[in-house]
Amino acid sequence: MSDGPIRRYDGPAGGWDALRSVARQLVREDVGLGGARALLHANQPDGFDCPGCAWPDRDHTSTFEFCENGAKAVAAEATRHRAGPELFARHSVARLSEYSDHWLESQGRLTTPMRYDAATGHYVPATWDEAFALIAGHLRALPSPDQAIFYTSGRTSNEAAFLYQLFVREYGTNNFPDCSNMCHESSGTALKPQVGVGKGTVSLQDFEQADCILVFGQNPGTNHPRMLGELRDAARRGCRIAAFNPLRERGLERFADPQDKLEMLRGGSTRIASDYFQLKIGGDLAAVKGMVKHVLERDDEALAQGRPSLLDRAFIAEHTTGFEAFAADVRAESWDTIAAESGLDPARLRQAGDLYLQSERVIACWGMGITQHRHSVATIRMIANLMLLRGNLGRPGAGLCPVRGHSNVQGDRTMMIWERPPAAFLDRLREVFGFEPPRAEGYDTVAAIEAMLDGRARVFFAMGGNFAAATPDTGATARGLRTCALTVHVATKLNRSHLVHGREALILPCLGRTEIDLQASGPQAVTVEDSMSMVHLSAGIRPPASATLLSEPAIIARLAQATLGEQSTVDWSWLVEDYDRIRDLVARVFDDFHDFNARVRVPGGFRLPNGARERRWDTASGKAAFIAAAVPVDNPIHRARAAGAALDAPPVFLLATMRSHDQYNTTIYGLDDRYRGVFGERRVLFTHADDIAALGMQAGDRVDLESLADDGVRRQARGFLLVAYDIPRGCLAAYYPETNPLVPLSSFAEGSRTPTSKSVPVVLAPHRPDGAAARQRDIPAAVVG
Ligand SMILES: Nc1nc2c(c(=O)[nH]1)N[C@H]1C(S)=C(S)[C@@H](COP(=O)(O)OP(=O)(O)OC[C@H]3O[C@@H](n4cnc5c(=O)[nH]c(N)nc54)[C@H](O)[C@@H]3O)O[C@H]1N2
Ligand SMILES: Nc1nc2c(c(=O)[nH]1)N[C@H]1C(S)=C(S)[C@@H](COP(=O)(O)OP(=O)(O)OC[C@H]3O[C@@H](n4cnc5c(=O)[nH]c(N)nc54)[C@H](O)[C@@H]3O)O[C@H]1N2
Ligand SMILES: [Mo]
Repeated sequence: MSDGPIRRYDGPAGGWDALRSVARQLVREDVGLGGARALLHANQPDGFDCPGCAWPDRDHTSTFEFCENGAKAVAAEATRHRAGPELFARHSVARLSEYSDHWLESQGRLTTPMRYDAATGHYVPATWDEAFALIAGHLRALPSPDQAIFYTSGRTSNEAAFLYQLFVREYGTNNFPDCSNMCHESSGTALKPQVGVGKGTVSLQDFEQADCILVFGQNPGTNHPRMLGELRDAARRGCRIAAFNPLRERGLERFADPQDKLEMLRGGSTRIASDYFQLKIGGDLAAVKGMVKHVLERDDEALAQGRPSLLDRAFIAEHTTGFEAFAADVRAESWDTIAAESGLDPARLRQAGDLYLQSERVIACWGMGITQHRHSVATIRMIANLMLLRGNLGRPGAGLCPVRGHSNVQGDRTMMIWERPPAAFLDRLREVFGFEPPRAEGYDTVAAIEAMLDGRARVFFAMGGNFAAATPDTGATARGLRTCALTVHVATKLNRSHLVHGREALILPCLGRTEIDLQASGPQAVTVEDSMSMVHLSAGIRPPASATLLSEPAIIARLAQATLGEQSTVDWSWLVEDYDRIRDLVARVFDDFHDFNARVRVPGGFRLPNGARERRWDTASGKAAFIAAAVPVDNPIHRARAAGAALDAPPVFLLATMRSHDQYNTTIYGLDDRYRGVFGERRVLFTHADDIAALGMQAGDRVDLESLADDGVRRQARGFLLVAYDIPRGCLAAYYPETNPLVPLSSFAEGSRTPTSKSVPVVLAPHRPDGAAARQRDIPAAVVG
């Protein structure tokens, strides 16, 4: 096809198209010269941390590192467009709700605190004092602090996160749902009891030494473009890179590095993945267990023939528990089940197992394709089991690499934005601050929505993010938010969540990462932690988008003063005069942050200790654990298919919801998904050509989707364009957040409670434009489409 939204894309990832795409975006956002110059300060020693992703920077970086999607994230903040009071005077909330998410964000930076006025249905300007008084009034009036919810998105700095959790705990609740609950919660839940740390164990130097990198369920070409540079260098020196992904992703296949002048001039590119395993959605647990099974079988052969073991027996004996029981469980799993559930035949899985066996230093990376399933925790543990077999943990060139999303999502958790804080931490808070912190577990994201729905929660406060669009079950979330007495959003830009509001509502505009944060003692820097536990400084360099903006720490301090008043044991205004004072407190609460101010000023910052990296295991047994898991054969998809087969009903597909190239989570930069060949359209459904034919339809037809959930609730998303794609049969993929109305609130990962956004059972029907839209009146118009 040459016309229309679907065109074949034959270029590599990166390359000239990446540069062109950024140039267009800089014009669209009208960043001006100042904004363009800001790009040069991203991830520089004297600049700000890129607000894009959490992939780390090369040490002592001194040259500008180009990243297409980092540049777009900076441009989004540096835009000269403004969503000021005039916008809200012109449009009522009802009117604004009719616009797309793309349009809302493209109105530009928020400039003034805005309060919802029920009499006119408009947001009207408010002073900061009025805003804090309104929130404090609500919070103080609640019968219990547990009726308030405090959400966090992952851009919040360590300083802001520390103050935020301090205020909320002094106020009296642990209700801290965060974006992590929907993201890498499964990784932390899986790894903490298994290897003693809930985060990754590798550094960039390990990427230089690995001879095999496994990439599970992650699309670095789009979501972590700077990681492609590492993969490219690795590929060039002969490291084998194996991708496990149901979709053929261009960024995993070929990359032209815009940093590389020769490659760019010659129009060349580098092959990334040496091996591509196109497994079924949700098939990773089975696939990795198959690899383990092969490794054990080969080891048995070696031993039988009197050759040395292929396993690192010394490591297993000294550093691990549970090997025998684990091995017995793997031996008992049938190849038939493994093949059926992974969608790969045993011969392919044996190749993957051989690749692992042939490599001395292996890194395993994973992203959302692994963490957002019912059995995600078990899958991640199986990946770690595989690595333990040959001691691929805690030595150079080897280890675990959950690739984190938001630029400070890992730091926010380190600062204890967490609904389940450990007792030792709470004891320390009491010791340092002299108040009694709440001990009861708080709400995570799913629990927060449930609490709003049934009236247990009355106030919803969000530090960034886009709760209404990012969470599962869009209709249910909207109903929940609308039952609140007050909803408050600290934000840089207008988004859907501001329009799906409580009886009273506020939008509080804050400084972005790229902007100068001036406090009483002068300009301030904040700190962030990247995906590899490096903590470093970030200082904005641009004048604020509006003189009225406050920094996130200042907003929290003033809210705390308004709410807690004289009762507080913390001197809030003194703290925000100089963020060094906040960091001194962080150092007193967290031992790993000793001498914080001094150490973070060393260029490049410092690395937080990581026991597993040094083969010290902070687990119950003091060792790393092999943990067995059965390949699941009774997930919602199995049940939905079995029920459908009995009724001779239409086929049930498994849908993964994911990111296009032109979005940052719920922020839509543009309507193209270049590498997947989609242009000017977001309501697309990637489907195997034979499945389209079997449905009696054609590529280009529009379909409606209905998800099948155990709770029996009907959830629909309508008007998606069928696109023939290289994806296994029975599997579908489409973009988030358009598909979030389909993700059931009641379906989440065992153990981590992460919504199962990557495995939604759905059926398709030809699109009916008139359709039952009335049934979905709770879902904002723009999401229904
Ligand atoms: N430009 C840009 N950068 C971003 C973001 C963004 O939206 N835009 N978001 C940030 C955030 S918060 C995060 S968490 C990360 C997300 O980064 P990723 O983890 O890459 O996120 P997704 O695009 O949701 O999905 C990743 C991949 O999972 C695959 N997949 C789907 N189901 C399965 C499965 O069952 N098994 C396997 N093996 N693969 C599967 C999809 O085909 C896709 O390639 O990126 C961060 N960086
Ligand atoms: N179906 C489905 N759902 C998903 C996912 C999926 O793959 N599929 N992925 C999940 C994942 S991994 C994540 S992390 C979540 C993301 O969930 P969120 O973190 O809640 O969503 P974002 O879209 O990143 O939030 C964007 C908003 O943040 C605000 N913002 C930007 N910068 C700043 C800042 O510096 N300060 C403040 N205060 N606000 C700022 C802007 O107003 C912007 O509109 O979504 C999850 N939801
Ligand atoms: Mo994320």
